[in-house]
Amino acid sequence: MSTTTVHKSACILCSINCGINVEVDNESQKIVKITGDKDHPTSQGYICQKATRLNYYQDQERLTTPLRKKKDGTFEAISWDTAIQEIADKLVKIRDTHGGTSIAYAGGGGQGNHMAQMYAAAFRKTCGTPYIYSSIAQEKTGNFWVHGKLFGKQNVAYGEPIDEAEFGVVIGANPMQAHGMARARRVIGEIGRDKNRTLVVIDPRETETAKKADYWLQVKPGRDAWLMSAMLGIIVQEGLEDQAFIQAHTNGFNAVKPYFMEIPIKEYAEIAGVPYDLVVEVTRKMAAAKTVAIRSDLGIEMSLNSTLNAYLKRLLFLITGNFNKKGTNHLVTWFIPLIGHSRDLGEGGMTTKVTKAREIAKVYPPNVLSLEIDTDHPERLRALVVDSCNPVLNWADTQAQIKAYKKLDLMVVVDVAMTETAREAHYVLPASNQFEKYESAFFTENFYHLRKPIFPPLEGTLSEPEIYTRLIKAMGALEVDFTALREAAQKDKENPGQGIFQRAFMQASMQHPELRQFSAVVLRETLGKTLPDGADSAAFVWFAAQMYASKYPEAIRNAGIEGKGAELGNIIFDKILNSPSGIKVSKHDYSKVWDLMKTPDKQVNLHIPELLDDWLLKLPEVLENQAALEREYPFNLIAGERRTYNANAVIRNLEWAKTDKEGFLKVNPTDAARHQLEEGDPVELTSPTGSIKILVTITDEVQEGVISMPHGHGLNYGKNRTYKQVGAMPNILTAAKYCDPLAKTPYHKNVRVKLEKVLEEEPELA
Ligand SMILES: Nc1nc2c(c(=O)[nH]1)N[C@H]1C(S)=C(S)[C@@H](COP(=O)(O)OP(=O)(O)OC[C@H]3O[C@@H](n4cnc5c(=O)[nH]c(N)nc54)[C@H](O)[C@@H]3O)O[C@H]1N2
Ligand SMILES: Nc1nc2c(c(=O)[nH]1)N[C@H]1C(S)=C(S)[C@@H](COP(=O)(O)OP(=O)(O)OC[C@H]3O[C@@H](n4cnc5c(=O)[nH]c(N)nc54)[C@H](O)[C@@H]3O)O[C@H]1N2
Ligand code: SF4
Ligand SMILES: [Mo]
Repeated sequence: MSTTTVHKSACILCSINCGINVEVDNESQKIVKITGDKDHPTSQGYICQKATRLNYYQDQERLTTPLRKKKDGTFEAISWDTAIQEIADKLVKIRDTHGGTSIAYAGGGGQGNHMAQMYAAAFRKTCGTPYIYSSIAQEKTGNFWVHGKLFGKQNVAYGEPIDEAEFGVVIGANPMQAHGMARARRVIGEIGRDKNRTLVVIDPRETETAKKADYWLQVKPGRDAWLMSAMLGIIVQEGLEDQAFIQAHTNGFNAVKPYFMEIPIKEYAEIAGVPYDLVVEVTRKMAAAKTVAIRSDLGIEMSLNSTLNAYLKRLLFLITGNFNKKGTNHLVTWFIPLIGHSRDLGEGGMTTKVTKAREIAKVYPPNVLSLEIDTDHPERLRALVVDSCNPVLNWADTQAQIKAYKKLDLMVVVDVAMTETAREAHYVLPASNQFEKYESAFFTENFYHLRKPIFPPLEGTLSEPEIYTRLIKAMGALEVDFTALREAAQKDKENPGQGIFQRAFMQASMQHPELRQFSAVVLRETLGKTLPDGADSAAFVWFAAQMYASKYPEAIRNAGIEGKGAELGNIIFDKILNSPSGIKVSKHDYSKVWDLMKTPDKQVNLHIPELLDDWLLKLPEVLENQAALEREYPFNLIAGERRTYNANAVIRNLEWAKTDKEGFLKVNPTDAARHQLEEGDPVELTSPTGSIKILVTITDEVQEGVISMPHGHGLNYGKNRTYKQVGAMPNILTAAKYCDPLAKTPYHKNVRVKLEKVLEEEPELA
């Protein structure tokens, strides 16, 4: 019998990044078992069914050599040196002819490969482009923009701990399937059973989470803004707001209040499709609760009124005094900031060149990407580098994207697999996967997990830090002599605790300010070479630790990490290197969280006039504008449900799914009867943009007129490069223009379609 070795790592299938033990057969080098890691500070041994089958991520068909597209549209294998030099030369030429802003980057690191981002940032600087199109800008940017107004900066980090609240509200999220919070199923189960706690779920679908709730408000799709306005109306009209909190911590309540004094509550509840009495009962109970936390996700973000929803949700917890104390939504910190702050329009903020979409939190919205390319505008995008992202499948309007990408002078995709997007590229670069390189996980607040590789890199692949470093150098940047810094790193290793490298690094940054934008690369080339076990890519964590230590020393000590001054950063870094299950880097005292506010007076600015005058007051127009579309396309398709066996589109091995391989469309029994549909029948869905075929499953989990299909299906699977599409691609149906007017987040949960039974299967083309 062969022996096995157990490695610690993290699941990469959702943002929670639960700790895992990966047992590998020493002989075959195959993963034989995956279990939850009990030592992981946040997941504490919890994993869901998806992680137990991560071996299918490891065993999927991979890219093993750089590829270049030939004139006839097929790919040829080329060497790394050729690929890097050709791509670098083309980028330099495009940059020098049309400016860096003609180059865009798409990606940002899926659900766990973020190490690359520090290096990608240096690469973008070399290209001279601010344009990073990120999946996060098709969900969370409305929230970030609202945070900028309320809390002073778009990049404040905040948590939604419904597990600690007496009264938890889940709106447009399904943590039982999608998680979005640690140990979701256990926690939701506990709250549901606890007589002293209340769980409210607001969702048009009777989700697994709704089934556990005390109250399920079956809102009509896209009508949350009316429901939340009605709730705010009840609060102010009945005088249920928390005056003491409002006085102590906020500005502008008197300007906001009149808008909600005017809300016709009954009418709004009716528009939302929720019984008036139920809205009143839940709202009064919420206002009376000692602690309230509200958690939301795509159901209100990828929906009508996305940015307004973000504001109304926050007003609900703010005016009831449920903020910045235990059991309520509160500010936290990230060890490494996930996003930045962008100045708004009118303050000199940046936009895209063609559609003038605003930059929010330093990212740009996927919805406008094809419009920025497929145009004759002189400042259009001409080059695109995509990394760990599959826009053709996952971003709005698959066909429009494919058409646009054909216009690019250069398109490069860095991925582990031959994705739908990679097929469109001029060059495809094969990356080592997330179990073959140093990686990190830090989505969770006050937490950092450095993951060591489990396997050597697959032959022919490189890690992203190496790919970007090579590209940067081949573009002629960073021609600097690192000898002094390398020597300092070596001396520091031999004489720890004296700050030798720290001083040398600071001195180098002062002497060569231009180095700052390359700091991850510089650290990898210097300090990185002295780190154990080939951890060179993790060297930038040393810098992050210094920054974090200088900002939050008290919170760090609160988490049990002792140390003073400059030494504290080094201590955190050493702890990170030596904590295979990750560490809690800090713990913020509730009395101190107000310090994390970014407004000058540390008060919340409740009043956002543009959302009130230009949006809340104009809600009736939103309904009117939708009416014609709704008449012609009678079904509301929720295009992108999170299910048991989809994990965005990370696993390209169909065997991993035990159920729902086809990705069924959920249809209500009455609608099914009306269209003479039986279980498993194929239907055609047609939107103003395109049409797809999909198989039906009949369930009263969805109400009449509402249908729901999974996210991440329609992938091309195959062995030995014979690919076949399984399931339907949701974004054939979506379009760039159906999106939030402010943040440009798509209406993927409100896709209007017609449904027709497919009478006869047409013969498949050979
Ligand atoms: N299994 C699995 N888990 C995942 C992922 C995955 O692909 N698979 N993806 C991860 C990612 S990237 C993300 S962003 C999260 C997303 O996590 P969630 O947002 O929690 O998941 P979804 O299923 O997309 O949508 C949430 C809910 O919104 C509801 N909804 C639809 N329309 C409306 C509406 O108009 N109003 C309201 N109130 N609700 C509505 C849907 O019925 C659904 O129950 O999941 C993460 N977790
Ligand atoms: N209609 C509709 N569309 C949606 C959604 C929806 O609900 N409805 N949800 C949206 C949401 S919330 C999100 S977050 C996006 C997600 O969409 P994407 O941002 O495209 O993310 P993933 O599907 O996770 O794709 C990750 C890619 O990374 C690759 N990969 C895996 N490991 C590595 C690695 O180590 N290195 C590199 N370089 N690549 C790697 C995978 O092969 C895959 O191609 O989809 C969005 N699209
Ligand atoms: S909750 Fe998310 S991170 Fe945890 S095991 Fe499931 S998919 Fe993986
Ligand atoms: Mo997402």
